[in-house]
Amino acid sequence: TAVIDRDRVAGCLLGLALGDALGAPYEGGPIERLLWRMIGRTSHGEMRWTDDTQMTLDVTESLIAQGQIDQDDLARRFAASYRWSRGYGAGAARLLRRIRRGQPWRSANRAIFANGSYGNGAAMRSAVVGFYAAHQPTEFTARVHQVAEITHAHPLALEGSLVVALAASRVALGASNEAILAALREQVQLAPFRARLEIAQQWLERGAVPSAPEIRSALGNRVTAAESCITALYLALAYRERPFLDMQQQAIAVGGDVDTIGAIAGSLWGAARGAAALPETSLARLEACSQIRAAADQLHKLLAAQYDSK
Ligand code: R7I
Ligand code: MG
Ligand code: MG
Ligand code: MG
Repeated sequence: TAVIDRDRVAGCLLGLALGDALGAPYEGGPIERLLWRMIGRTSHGEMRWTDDTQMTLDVTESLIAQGQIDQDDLARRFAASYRWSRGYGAGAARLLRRIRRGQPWRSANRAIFANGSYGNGAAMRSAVVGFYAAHQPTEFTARVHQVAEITHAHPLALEGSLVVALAASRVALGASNEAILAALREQVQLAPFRARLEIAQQWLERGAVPSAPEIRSALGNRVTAAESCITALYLALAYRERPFLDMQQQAIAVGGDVDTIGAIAGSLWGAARGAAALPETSLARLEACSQIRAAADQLHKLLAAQYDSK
């Protein structure tokens, strides 16, 4: 193995932000869409991204500042970054406000959902954790779960975060789709994920991409981890050698939680192909593009230093 390329780290973060920003106008019902038409652009006319990108930046910046996973620092950053206008999940919004008021994350996250949230809000920020833990095979799952459990302690949410982190780490190191699926089959335990993984594998072996309604009904398009993570994984692997915007168009057609499915698929596509392969005209209209690039470069430096010291 080697250290993950700088361009692939940037591709992952920028692909995520682009999938998020391009998908956000299509998320939710008529009221949410109308709202996003009003607040979905910056004062410079750029496309705004949502909680998916914000939390990924929070994780990235925490790793850079601490040089390791520090759960209390992560919780503080998640809470400090919370804005209603970023479209957080309803439970996540309540949880982050509790943490901001000073409640410890370990108790706050059980006060909202007794077993922890099974939303996809941990999976959507897990690709960068996969990069961080890429060369720690025995601790990989524990590391990924540490970042996820702060807000998403439910086993289904933890499993979704593992799917995304593992796929991101493998695809960024150039693994084939077959090798990525084999790694996932080995690590992924829970039935709702295993069943969908099997369908995705059959579709990838067959080659042709099914219609959006077929993808939606077989793999899911909702805000739960179990009904979105394999959908995003499938799109990223199916469109790996095709244009980013073709994948994004299919994510929009699948519908439902488009920003998050687009974000996860975008992060995996970007990790596979690198930032240079992302559509330039879209990147030029993306909120805080240079801040994201800078964070990616610093994360890459951390990964390189970590790799050299091994
Ligand atoms: O998972 P989370 O951060 O939401 C992420 C989604 C993404 O689409 C983002 O783009 C953003 O739009 O929201 O937020 P949570 O509130 O933790 O979970 C999402 C939703 O899943 C919750 O609001 C609930 O509707 C549902 N949910 C649960 N319902 C019942 N019991 C999650 N966990 C439970 C549960 O235990
Ligand atoms: Mg979002
Ligand atoms: Mg939402
Ligand atoms: Mg979403």
